[in-house]
Amino acid sequence: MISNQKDKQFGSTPVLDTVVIGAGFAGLYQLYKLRQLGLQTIVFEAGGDVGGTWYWNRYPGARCDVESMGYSYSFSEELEQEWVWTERYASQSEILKYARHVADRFDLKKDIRFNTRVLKATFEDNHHRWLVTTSKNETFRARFVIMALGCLSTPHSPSIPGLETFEGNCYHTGFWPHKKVDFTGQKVGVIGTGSSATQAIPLIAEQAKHLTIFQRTANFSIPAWNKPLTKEIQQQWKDNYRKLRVEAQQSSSGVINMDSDQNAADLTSSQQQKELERRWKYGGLIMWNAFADIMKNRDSNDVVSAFVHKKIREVVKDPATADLLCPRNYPLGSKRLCVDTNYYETFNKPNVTLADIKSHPIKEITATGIETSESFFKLDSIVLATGFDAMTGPMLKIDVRGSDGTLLTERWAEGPQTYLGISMAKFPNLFMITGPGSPSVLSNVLLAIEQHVDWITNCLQYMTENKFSLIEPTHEAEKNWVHHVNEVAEDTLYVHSDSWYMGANIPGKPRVFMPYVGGADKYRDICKHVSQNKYYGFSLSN
Ligand code: NA7
Repeated sequence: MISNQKDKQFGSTPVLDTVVIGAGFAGLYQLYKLRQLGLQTIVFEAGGDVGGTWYWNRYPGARCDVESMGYSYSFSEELEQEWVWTERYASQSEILKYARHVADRFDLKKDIRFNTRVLKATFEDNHHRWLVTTSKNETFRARFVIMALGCLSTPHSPSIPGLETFEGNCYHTGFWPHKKVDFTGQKVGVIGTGSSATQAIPLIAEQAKHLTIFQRTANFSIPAWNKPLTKEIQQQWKDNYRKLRVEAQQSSSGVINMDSDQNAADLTSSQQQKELERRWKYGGLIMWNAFADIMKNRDSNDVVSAFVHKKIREVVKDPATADLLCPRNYPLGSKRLCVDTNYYETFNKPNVTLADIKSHPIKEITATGIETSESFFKLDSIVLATGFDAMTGPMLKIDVRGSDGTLLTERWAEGPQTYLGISMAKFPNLFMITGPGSPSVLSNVLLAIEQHVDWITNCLQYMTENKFSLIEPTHEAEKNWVHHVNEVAEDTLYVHSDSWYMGANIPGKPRVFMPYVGGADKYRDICKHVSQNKYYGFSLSN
């Protein structure tokens, strides 16, 4: 709803209280909360519908790697009770259906402008307003801008020579067509072996005449053991939701039953194997927390890596292929752990080939296929499962200018600088939901979103009640937070791999560990401490 009241100084530009950018799970919940505060808000969304990540990532097999009963909003008990998840891990289409249900149930769509990308946001020092320009060539003024952009929403296509000359079909997993893609009878090549690829490969292999997987770095993948959710399991969750949500909030990952309080060295070798076997049988990301010190102690991590190598060799029949699929040279979990259904099994199929592009790199893509230093692979379709410009990419895609004309691109030239991953010095009244410097992708993102939205909403309420019109963190608070984020990361094994967490997947991107690895539970307490102490580290003014 646009304010009818046009302040003279603002001419014909519509004036809002708040602009929210993005209508994924973050933007939807933020809109819901801003309405409760009575703030006039418009949400701009580049896609044609709500859902964010789950709107764009429609590739075969796209599925959440957090269990569906926990990967859901907790803010409405009615919503919790009425919604029915059908599988242990929800598919993309079911999660999108859920996002649409939420938008309809809370009548959110009337304040969302779809197919509209925000191109520019400039803070006007004289007006204390943000001037927001969209792809539809419209401008809006708002007191607050809230970035609900998602952490993995800027797909990355590698610059492989000749890619644009390929005459077959080329798809990116993060930007998948809306109409069904049929690979029947085709020779298909998948570039990449991250989470998206490990989910897509088994299903593409079922259709394609031949599938070649171009692997640069092997990834650790754990079976999901996905299955239909029984009524009994759903009811157990629904009867105990309040308690389970609190447990999730008090865990380091935002997921119940993941954390371990035992270091690998506390156990004998057979106890370690028993615990790993238990986690393997349970399936999914639980392997990431197999031991309390798994991300701090390389010996502990090596025990888990060796266990997964053994599992890969048990499944994959050809020893040379199994060997290639065993990740080496980086700690398990320092690149996002994959969760799959039949990934390793797929390499036993006669129509599937693994091409090692670490040893024999891709030289070029021609009109008819991919040429490596060793062979030529004739292809009808190429699937780029090559990931995203994570965390900072979505922010930097917008031309953001703070007070005194400060350019975000310049402020973040050496890596993201934020206070709590929520805000930045020189960018007054601008908030980020799950921004760099917050646990975000290292935790259950839905819980992380709710925590940030609640925090931001409480902050806006505090400002209203105390008649503050401007908020921004001090340089010192920001500097200390960035230092702390780096300090806790340096103390872990996360920094020992070329991961997208480190920005290493994007040529030229600064190598900085972007998410906060200190634990979602501890982070929650820090944020609470800040708000309870009159927004410690922020400068508030009117
Ligand atoms: P990821 O995890 O970033 O995986 C991308 C994959 O693409 C990875 O295997 C990369 O190999 C590979 N890649 C990237 N660029 C190239 C080039 N130029 N040549 C060959 N191979 C390349 O992205 P996903 O979409 O799978 O997953 C992203 C997140 O979404 C995931 O972590 C979940 O949280 C959900 P590399 O490892 O760089 O050698």
